[in-house]
Amino acid sequence: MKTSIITTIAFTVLFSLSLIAGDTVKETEFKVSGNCGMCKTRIEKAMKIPEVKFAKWDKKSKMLKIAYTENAITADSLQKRLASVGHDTEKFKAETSVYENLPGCCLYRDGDNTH
Ligand SMILES: [Cu+2]
Repeated sequence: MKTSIITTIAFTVLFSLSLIAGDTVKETEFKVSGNCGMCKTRIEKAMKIPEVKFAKWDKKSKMLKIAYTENAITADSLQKRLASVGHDTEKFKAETSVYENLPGCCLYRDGDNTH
């Protein structure tokens, strides 16, 4: 009886380890609105979570290149996360109250403010 419990535990541990090792990293890119270097820092900082292996935002193209652990997080929740710090994405819009609190140079919705 005792051995079978130990065997079960051992198998469970091995199974969990193989799941961790088998994490598939998915690469994608999507548009994130923003203007300046501060936006870049804010966007990339919001992506500094264990599930994200790589994140790089391009100021000119507004595209965020990202590599994330597919079975740990979804691209949608990453977009939601960016909207929550004030940056509109393809699927989610930032709350006006959050957006309005961004520094003036970051207010990308104002068409005159692109540099
Ligand atoms: Cu900015």
